[in-house]
Amino acid sequence: MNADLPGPVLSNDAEQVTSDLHRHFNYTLGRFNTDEQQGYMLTALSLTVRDRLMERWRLTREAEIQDKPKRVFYLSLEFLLGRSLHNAILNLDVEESVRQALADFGCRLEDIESEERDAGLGNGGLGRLAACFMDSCATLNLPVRGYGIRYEYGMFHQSLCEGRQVEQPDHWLVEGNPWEIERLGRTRRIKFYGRTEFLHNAKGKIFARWVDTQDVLAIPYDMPIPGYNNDVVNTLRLWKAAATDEFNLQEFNEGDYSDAVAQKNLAEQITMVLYPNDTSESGKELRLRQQYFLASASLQDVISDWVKRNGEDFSEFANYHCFQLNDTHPTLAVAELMRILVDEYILDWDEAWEITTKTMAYTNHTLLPEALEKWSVRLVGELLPRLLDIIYEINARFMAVVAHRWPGDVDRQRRMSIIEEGHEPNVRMAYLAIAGSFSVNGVAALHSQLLTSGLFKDFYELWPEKFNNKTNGVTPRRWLSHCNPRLGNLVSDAIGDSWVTNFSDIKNIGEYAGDASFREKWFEVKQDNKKALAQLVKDKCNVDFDTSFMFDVQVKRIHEYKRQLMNLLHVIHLYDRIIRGEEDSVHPRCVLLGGKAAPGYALAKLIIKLTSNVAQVINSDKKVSERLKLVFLPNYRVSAMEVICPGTDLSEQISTAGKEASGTGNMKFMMNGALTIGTYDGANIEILDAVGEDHFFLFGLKEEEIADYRARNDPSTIISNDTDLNRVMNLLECGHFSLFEPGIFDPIIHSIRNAYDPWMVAADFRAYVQAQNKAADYYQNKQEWIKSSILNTAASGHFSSDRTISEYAKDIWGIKKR
Ligand code: 7LS
Repeated sequence: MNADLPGPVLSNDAEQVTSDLHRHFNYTLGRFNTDEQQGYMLTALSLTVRDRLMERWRLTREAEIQDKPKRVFYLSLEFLLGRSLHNAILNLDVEESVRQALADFGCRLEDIESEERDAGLGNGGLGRLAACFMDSCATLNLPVRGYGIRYEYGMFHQSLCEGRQVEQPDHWLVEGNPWEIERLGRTRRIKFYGRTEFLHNAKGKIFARWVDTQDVLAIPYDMPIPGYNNDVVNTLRLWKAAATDEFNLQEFNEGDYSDAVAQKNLAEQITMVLYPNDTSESGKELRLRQQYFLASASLQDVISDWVKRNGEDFSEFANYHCFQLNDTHPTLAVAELMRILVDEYILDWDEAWEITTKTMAYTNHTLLPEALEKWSVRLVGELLPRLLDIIYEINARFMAVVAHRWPGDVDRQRRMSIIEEGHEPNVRMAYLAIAGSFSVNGVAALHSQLLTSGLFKDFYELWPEKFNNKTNGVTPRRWLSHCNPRLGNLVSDAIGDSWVTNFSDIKNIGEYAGDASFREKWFEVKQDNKKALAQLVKDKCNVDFDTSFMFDVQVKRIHEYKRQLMNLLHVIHLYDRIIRGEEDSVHPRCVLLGGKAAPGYALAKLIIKLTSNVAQVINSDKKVSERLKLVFLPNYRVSAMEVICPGTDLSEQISTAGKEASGTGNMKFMMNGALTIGTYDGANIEILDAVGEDHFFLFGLKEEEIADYRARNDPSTIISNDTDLNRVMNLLECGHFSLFEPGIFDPIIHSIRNAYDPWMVAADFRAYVQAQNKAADYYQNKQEWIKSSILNTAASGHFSSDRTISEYAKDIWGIKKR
């Protein structure tokens, strides 16, 4: 086989697709009865579509081997892909034929697609960003491969029991996964534990060996990542852990049988479950094992490929490789690359360090101190003794650089050390990442600026040239074409469909904002999408959302800094206005909250419980529910967002300024024509810049005001001086929403009244209510609102991940289209 073979041969015509679907259903799966077999129909259809990716996948790979371009490897502990079927159908442009083929079986595409489970291999924004990036890389025809972990259990399933979050395991692979190909031949061996042994080679040179290790196998599973209509299929390689053969041999020894099986389980544990935290909960050894497992397997994979094709000469390696680290989670890659080069290929330290620092690039995603990773030296030393040696050596040389730049500045050396000294010394992963990388980027303009002026100031002073910004984006294929086909078609009918791959063209839809008949069509699409969202709410919450009400939505992980609580206080305030007889001042509104709380984050879980209780009171009060509804939608995930964002009028992006690195939900809502109510934070700022203040409800303290205000913050005085907030607090404090469980919301009440409340909920409440009132009034003016809606979509051109990835490719990676 070679790349000169003709292009894809499997036809997309309806006849061929129909016959393939029959073949897979009857022969691959052995099914003959279409009734009650939708699950099998899903698999048969997935295989039919997958067939059409296979040749393109091979050709993409072979062209790459031939052309030898510089390649990028995106290392991430999370890839939150969601569903794959529709994405593949869209990108292959085979929807019409698929619909016809399914009609043959009496099936509808929508029904089949909705059977697919989400690949929930991520917590939230960071994981979904990785998935959007993979889509853009394939669409832009860039030689980028993703490396991640094939968790047996993805993000937990959330349900509500008496209004509280209950977590259930997400065994997403039970019915098989047609989107992965196991590649046993590329299995790697990963070392753990053991010790370092120093030896002399024949030339008298000292070298290290990592011995007496307990090894684990890493088996790759490849997922195809199709580009949009361009015959490109890139690869996402996910690693699964397996026990080595030694365990099986041990099993022959009767006496140790149970022990051997236990050991085997220990090995396989590594990729068993995605940790459902998006901050902190540090110190878990299994998490560190996951991180090293990913870093080591991926680097071994890339390097063995290089050695196979180029021998052991690494002089050109850095010209052909770049590793992008998705936050600090895969940062052990820095030390692992050094280990492989120095220990296994006997390069000099300086040569290896030159290669490492020319190939590694690090993206930071958060300023929250509790999210900055640290690992105890003790744990690293026990689990990865050889890596700890290397980290110490990196730090020693780095400290010399710092001492040379700032002679005598001992305090600075202490501040910048990769090893944090103290009772329990720690490895600071972000510092290791910065020292080992040629590029460090934040994910929105404000965030990148705060990195260089705050968190990483010392490093910025040392290496200003490393720092840069890459504002996040989302893929317009999934987040407009796929999730909102009606709007997509309306846009294409007006301005053509070049926006799908050239998203800056979306600006042209702005010219139609002044066209009354176009506005009416836009409105109708929004109403249809609101109907679909209302149906979801009915199915999952048994609450009726009236599509004539404003749909006000906040969906994201539950976090104090994201201030779902402030949203709730506003809802309670509206409720209060209605029950005290001011209902005429409250414009009809349906409020939807959704998101998962980390299982150990008690206050986040309590916010869910409060939402449920407030919803119960509001929705069961006839007078109130004539103008106000509230739901907590359980199990928020990628496929839910695909229904939610097209049907949203008002997008809530209300984090405490300076805390949300970027946000990406904000971009999805904007693309789909929602207006934002938001703080001056993360990418909101750039959204506001793009669309203009007249089409965005800005409120709240700015980041630079907060530091100053913090010292003066006095929530209890704010509350007593604000009648509305006072009444809201009274309702909370008198137990109006916890009649049967008095006192359960005390922790929430205390957090709002806390003078040191880091999230400034009370401080921003008044400005928030004013912005909400403005939004509600504006919504009454249907024509103006629709105009703004169109202008939001039109101004979203900057927030395509194609734009983001083009910047990474040009400024950081130095790669070109294949
Ligand atoms: C994590 C863990 C952790 C985001 O989504 C941190 C952790 C942990 O600290 C600790 C123990 C076990 C598992 N998993 C998963 C993710 C994160 N950190 C972050 C940081 C930022 N997760 N973000 C979000 O990233 C988006 C994309 O850039 C931004 O738009 C968003 O503003 C940011 O919050």
